[in-house]
Amino acid sequence: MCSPFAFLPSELILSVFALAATHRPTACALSLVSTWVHTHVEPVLYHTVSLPSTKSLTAFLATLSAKPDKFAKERVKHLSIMALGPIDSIEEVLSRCAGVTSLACGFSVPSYVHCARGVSAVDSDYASHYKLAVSPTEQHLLGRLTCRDGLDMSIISPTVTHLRIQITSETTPESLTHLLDLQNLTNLAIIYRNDLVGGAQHIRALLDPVLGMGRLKVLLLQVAGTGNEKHLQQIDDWNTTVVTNADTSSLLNPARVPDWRIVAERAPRIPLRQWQDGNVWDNAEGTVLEREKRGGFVVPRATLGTRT
Ligand SMILES: *[C@@H]1O[C@H](CO)[C@@H](O)[C@H](O)[C@H]1NC(C)=O
Ligand SMILES: CC(=O)N[C@H]1CO[C@H](CO)[C@@H](O)[C@@H]1O
Repeated sequence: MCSPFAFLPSELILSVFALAATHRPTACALSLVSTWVHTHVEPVLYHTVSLPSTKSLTAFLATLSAKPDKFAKERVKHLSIMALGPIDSIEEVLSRCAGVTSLACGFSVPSYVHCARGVSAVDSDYASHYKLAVSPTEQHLLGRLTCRDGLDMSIISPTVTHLRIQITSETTPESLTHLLDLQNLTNLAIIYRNDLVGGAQHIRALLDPVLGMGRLKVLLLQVAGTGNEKHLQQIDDWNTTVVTNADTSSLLNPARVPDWRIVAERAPRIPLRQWQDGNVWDNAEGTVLEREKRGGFVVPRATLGTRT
């Protein structure tokens, strides 16, 4: 019996493979079928690269060394580096994958910043302090070590539009004001543990300068840990109180100004998986859009979170 594939034109077979290869395990299996199939499935395999360990980091570099220089630059679009080191190898992967548009990092930012080449601390311009070799538009700082000592802007690309960071007990309001330097930031997500960071009012005070950015469209709070019901409810209240123009007292108190861009949800169990699935923003964007459609909010954006 002959395979039905034998009667199909090769373009059609290729599109079947390309579609099947969007499912990663299938892509890996397909790439083993034949050299011909491998050649056509490979680009899809390299679109999203996850390096969870030192072993995978080293193996990936070895694979790249057998390919033309432009291969990684053109193919790798989504990259996650959760491996903690060696820092040199992380730098090398980043400089080879210069075309990355979405980057998730889990390595130690202080170690990276310490080791990164070309440190020019004299220039006060934020963009000139940026230390990664890539300019993604989406960046996620995940893993315990990325934000442990607070927010370090020197590994956040000035080009980001979508950013996810963590806040910890070390995060200062001062450090968060640096987010204002990100000219094109529209989507900001923050992961934190409510029990470690303090109450809702504290969070709101930390975020007020950030909310003052007129261009911010979505602020997603992903709350981790257990027993968060009350905290989530309090955040909820930030968008349910509709302020009328007569109610000026609440405008003077930023903590009471409702803001429909704030969406709270439970932190995903595995934030990296959410990044891989590409659905970090779906729920929050939908919620904000829904609120805007309902139009129940009378506070003009310009009034919100004016920096004091
Ligand atoms: C911000 O976006 C504009 C328009 O897309 C672009 O021209 C500009 O280079 C971006 N700025 C940065 C710092 O990426
Ligand atoms: C009126 C309104 O949109 N309230 C929302 C406030 O935010 C919470 C959490 O995202 C939503 O569940 C509420 O519907």
